[in-house]
Order: sequence, then C-alpha cells, then structure tokens
Amino acid sequence: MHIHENGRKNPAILGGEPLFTEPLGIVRPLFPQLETVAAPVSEILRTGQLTNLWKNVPALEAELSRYLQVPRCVTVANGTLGLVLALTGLKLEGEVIVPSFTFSATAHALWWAGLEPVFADIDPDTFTLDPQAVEAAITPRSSAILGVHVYGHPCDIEGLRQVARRHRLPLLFDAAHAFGSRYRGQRIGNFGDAEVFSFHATKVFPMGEGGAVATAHNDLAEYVALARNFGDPGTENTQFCGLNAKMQEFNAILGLENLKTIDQHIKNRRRYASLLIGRLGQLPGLRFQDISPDVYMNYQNLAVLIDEAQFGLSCDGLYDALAAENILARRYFCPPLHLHQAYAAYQEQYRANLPITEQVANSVLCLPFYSVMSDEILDGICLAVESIHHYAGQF
Ligand code: T4K
Repeated sequence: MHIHENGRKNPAILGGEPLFTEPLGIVRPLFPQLETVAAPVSEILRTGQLTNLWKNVPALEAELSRYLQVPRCVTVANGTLGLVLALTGLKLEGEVIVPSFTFSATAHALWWAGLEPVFADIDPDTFTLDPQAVEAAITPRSSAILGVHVYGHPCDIEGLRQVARRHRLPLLFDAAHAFGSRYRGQRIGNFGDAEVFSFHATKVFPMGEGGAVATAHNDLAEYVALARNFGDPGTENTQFCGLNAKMQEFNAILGLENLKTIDQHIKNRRRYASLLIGRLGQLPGLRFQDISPDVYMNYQNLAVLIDEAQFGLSCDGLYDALAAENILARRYFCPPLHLHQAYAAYQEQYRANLPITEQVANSVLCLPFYSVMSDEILDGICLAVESIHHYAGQF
C-alpha cells in the first residue's frame, strides 16, 4: 500500500489499490470457541432435546434476569416476535406512536398486533424519539408509545415517561440494539412497561436468531411465556391462540457463553468508538451521534452524519468510495419507514412532518464496527475516510 507523504492514500475509486483485500462487513458476530460449548451441544445431540424450553433456555432466562437486574426476562425466537407478543400482551388498540427512523420490524410488529403506527420525529443529536414530537402526535386513538434505542443509545426515557404518564399511555421500548447499554446507571431492560431485545447475529449480543421481553409486570411475562408456546400451559388445552415463538436450545447455549464476555466486548466497542470519533471527528462535515450524559452506550453501531457541502462528498459518494476500499458501510435506516412502500398509505401524511428523520436518514452512514477490532482495521477505516475527504474534489 502506497501512503503519500501527506499521510493519505490514493482512493481506490480513483484507481488506487483497495485498502483491504477482504471485504470488511458491517458486523462480525463473535461466537464462543467450539470447545467451550462442546459439552452442552453434545448433550443436545445425544438426547435429541433441541427445543421446547428444555434446560438451556430456562437457564439463559435466569442468567439474563440476573445480568439485567430485571424481574422477568422471557426469551423468544427473535426480536420481532418479542415486539408482537409484548404489544398483544398489553391488549392495545388503535394507534401506537413510533419513530420512522428505525428498522422495519419496529412498525411491522404493530401491524401484526393489529395496531396502527403514528410516526413521530426524532432528536437531531441522539436520533431517538423526541418527547415533544411524541406529545404532539397523541390523538384520542393513541394507545401506547414505542421508543427505539437507536444504535444502542437509550431514548430520552425520562422525557418519554413524563409524556406517557401525563396521557396515561403504556410505554414500551424496542431495545433490539441496546443490550448492555445503561440509562442513569441502570441497564436497559428495566424501563417502561416492557423492553424487547434482539439477539440476531448482527447484534452486540448475538445468538443467530433470538430475542427477549424484559418486564417487571408478572402478568405480561406470563402472557409472553404462554403466547410463545401456542398458548399452551402444558396441559394441551390452549388458553388462547398463541404462536410458536420459542427460542431454540442451541441458541441459548451461545447466549449463556456470550454472557461471560459481553461486558468486555462493550468496553472494547467504547474504546474503538472513542478512537474513531476522536480522529474522524476532526474532519470537516462529519458529525457523530451525540451521547447523552445519562447514557452508557454499547455502540451496537457507529453512525456518522455527512454534511456534503463541508465534507466535499455526499453520503452515497462516501459509501461508494469506502466500498471501493472494501469497507462495506450500511445506510441504516435509509429510507425511513414512512417512505417504505409498506407504509405508502402514510406518505402524504408524514412527508412534511418528519424533517429531522429525513435529514438524518439522508446523511447517515454506519461504519463497520466489531467487538474485537485490530489496530490495522481501525487505522485503515480512518485512513480511508481521511483520504477520500482529501481527494474528494477529484471525484
Ligand atoms: N428492532 C430494531 C431496531 C432492529 O434493528 C431489529 C433488527 C429488530 C427490531 C428485529 O429484531 P430481529 O427480529 O431481527 O431479532 C439486519 C438484521 O437481520 C436485523 O436483525 C437487524 N435489526 C437489522 C438492523 O439488520 P440486514 O439486512 O442488515 O442483514 P444482512 O444479512 O445484510 O447482514 C448484515 C451483515 O451481517 C453482513 O455483513 C453479514 C453479517 N452477518 C449476517 C448474518 C445474517 C453475519 O456475519 N452473520 C449472519 O448470520 O438485517
């Protein structure tokens, strides 16, 4: 690799050599060494007990409750089904206020629960629901508020709690990104009426597929525990029309093992984030998600906003130039949900009302970010962005 005297490289998009020979994907899920899970995996294969809440799933639930310090943590097959079951368990009807700046599953879950999304705008610095916008979106048909801890940054929980209390609405959180994050010293999982995690392969705490509903409401936890298993309390006389949303035993084994390293992994991510932000934050036109002083951030994602005029290149331009270096960034969450075809019915209503959402979605890029990153990768990402900025005029 030829580095010029000015410390820059010729961008690959202008004919230079790509910085990385292998593609650098957006995530690299870390799983335990085979030998650490060999015994429980062999036991499953020997006994044939692959599912139906045998022993590893209940053990994981106990460990999760202990780790999160939450009274109940009910595992499910994935975060989407966890959201559906938390919503149906609260017996909501009508509208639920959600951000549009989120992954599709947040609002899709409302549809599956027979509810209607009402999209509210976000805070320009933390990218999470703006409590004032939420309050303005409340109608007589509102039945709940569903916040999203975007990229692992907890919502303004206190602000949302006050709005929810004033209007007597249940408050839920899509905590798919926020396992291990904290708000005012307490782990996410403890807030609102329920918080729903995802343990998808792309998450900080990965199990392939998986999720959990954390709640202090025993009746809600009991409902989710029954509903994920057809509504069958074990008598084969189902109490209501439940689903099959059970976590599998193999996944729980990964979760039990990953729980031993999660805190160290989050510490690593925080260190890498501070390094990348410290260096790239010096470039004109790049701005990172603001971390509130109330928050301990897990950095599920490292997101950067690009101001085209100052940086010299648009968000798409930077995306393409990074891809030429084999650095595969992602545009989570562009387009925002109110512009998805699935929500076409809402487009006219929201086109003018979600200016911050559209501004952030149009300029955000998530950089590859892992729980273990070498100096070479960290330095390579910085060098690529710096060089692309330096030569941006020639694109
Ligand atoms: N709420 C929010 C806010 C969410 O972000 C999500 C999920 C949910 C709710 C729903 O939770 P789940 O029902 O999924 O538990 C991914 C995930 O599929 C999705 O779970 C996630 N959010 C969303 C933000 O991202 P893609 O389309 O980005 O995945 P894909 O296949 O492009 O993979 C991304 C990178 O991950 C690639 O570089 C490859 C790598 N990868 C992927 C998989 C599937 C792996 O290394 N291993 C793997 O097994 O959607």
